[in-house]
Amino acid sequence: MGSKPYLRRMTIRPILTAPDPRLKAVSEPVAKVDADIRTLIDDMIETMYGADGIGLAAIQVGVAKRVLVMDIDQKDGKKNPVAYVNPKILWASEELAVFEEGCLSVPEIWDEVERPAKIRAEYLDRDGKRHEIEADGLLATCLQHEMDHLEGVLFLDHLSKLKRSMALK
Ligand code: GNR
Ligand code: NI
Repeated sequence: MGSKPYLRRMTIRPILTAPDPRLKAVSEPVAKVDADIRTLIDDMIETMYGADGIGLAAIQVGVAKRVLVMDIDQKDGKKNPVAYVNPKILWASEELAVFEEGCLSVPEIWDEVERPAKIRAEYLDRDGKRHEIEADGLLATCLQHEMDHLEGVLFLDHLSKLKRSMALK
């Protein structure tokens, strides 16, 4: 049920880490972008900044809803948080790109992951308004990393068995 509609501070929520089984859940679509979802979004943004991340999926704070937040250009201390509700990939390029990825739910492990270099995606924003975007570079990588979380997939799952076992050592 709703929290107080005013005078509420954003709250940093604990981030789940692997092998917590909740990280494998498939998240549910959001039926309506209401006050409770906006509260979740605000807390996720605070949690992401508090952990020095550039993205966060709701399941990482234990909420199995299709909600992401990202801020991929935090330069000069200027914040530009964006919320993505019910994001969906509409098209992905055949061309692939390799990025060094990390995950707040897999602390201290970084490894190269190959993904489509460009994607087109749709999502609802914090006000429930629909957007369609084309993304490449870090935005495309991060969006795909976050959307994987909605399916219960971690970047480790993209590594070869050998690399994964070496990374987990
Ligand atoms: O903070 C994060 N950095 C990052 C770097 C490269 C590729 C993906 C990411 S996402 C990660 C935060 C996180 O775990 N989001 O789910
Ligand atoms: Ni992650």
